[in-house]
Amino acid sequence: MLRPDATLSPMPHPLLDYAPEVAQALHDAQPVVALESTIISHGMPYPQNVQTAREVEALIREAGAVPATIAVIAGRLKAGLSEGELDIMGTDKSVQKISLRDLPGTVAQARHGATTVATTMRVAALAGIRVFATGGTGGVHRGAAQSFDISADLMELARTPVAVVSAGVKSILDIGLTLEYLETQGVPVIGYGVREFPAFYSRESGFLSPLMATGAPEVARALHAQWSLTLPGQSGGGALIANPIPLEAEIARREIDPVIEQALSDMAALKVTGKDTTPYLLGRIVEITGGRSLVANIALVKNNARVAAEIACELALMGK
Ligand code: PSU
Ligand code: MN
Repeated sequence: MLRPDATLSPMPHPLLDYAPEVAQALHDAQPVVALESTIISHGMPYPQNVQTAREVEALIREAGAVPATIAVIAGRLKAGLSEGELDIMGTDKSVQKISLRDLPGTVAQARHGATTVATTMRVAALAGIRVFATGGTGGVHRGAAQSFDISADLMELARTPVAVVSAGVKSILDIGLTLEYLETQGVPVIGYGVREFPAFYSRESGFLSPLMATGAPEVARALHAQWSLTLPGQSGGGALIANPIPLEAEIARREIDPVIEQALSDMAALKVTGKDTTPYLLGRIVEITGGRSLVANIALVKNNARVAAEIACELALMGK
């Protein structure tokens, strides 16, 4: 069973490679923050994707933690990427978006894969990393009653002990049903400094987070309590830290909602379904907003990275 403290010694795993600084930090019980790679390969266009990934890593270092970007390279799980590996994620068109069901095949066939939130959580947990920063998480898609399209991110939040810092979920999803699903699965959702659950581009969603924390120490205490309450044989599960986009970067709901409606109807006309929906919608929203949504996306990812580093630092202090 995983210990409730923040960092664990790097756990050797036959399929997993650690970047040297990540292995060192875990060995020394120093704070580490995992980052996903789908956001690089399928969430943003080149070159902003690679540039943002590097800037996010730098921000985490400035905040006193070590970044560990997670990906699959030639079938090897990676906790921490070299410069060249990060470039592969940002430019190589053969890199597929891999959710959890795709991970074994990607490993077995020695392919490259960009990890979603669900897959990043799994690899982070295998690597002994407890805190993960992303942009937005997947959720229950609109129309899920017909399509059954519910992101594997939600199931992984239920079963894998990693805290995910995100700017909430976009209203391309059904936010109310996403929160219901998280409640059913027993996943704590903690509003970071705000009570209202954020909607990615906007700080407002019309829904409340069930719990609010005013800062990183409070989040760390909640996580510590959660993981201390784990029964033998269980993992303790994940948590969603809902951190709103900074005010100055926000796109108000009344502005972004019609854009999202437009993107959804364009998607329906093109019959895009399944795992291609989120990348299609993100790209279309960037087009319709003339790049403004990309600026917002970059700002919120950086903000999440900073908060995740602070939480990782607090957890590391508590673990000592
Ligand atoms: N939301 C974003 N950017 C992203 C994603 C979501 O704003 O890049 C990605 C994340 O990797 C997330 C995934 O885990 O999409 C969810 O995809 P799906 O709904 O197919 O599970
Ligand atoms: Mn899906």
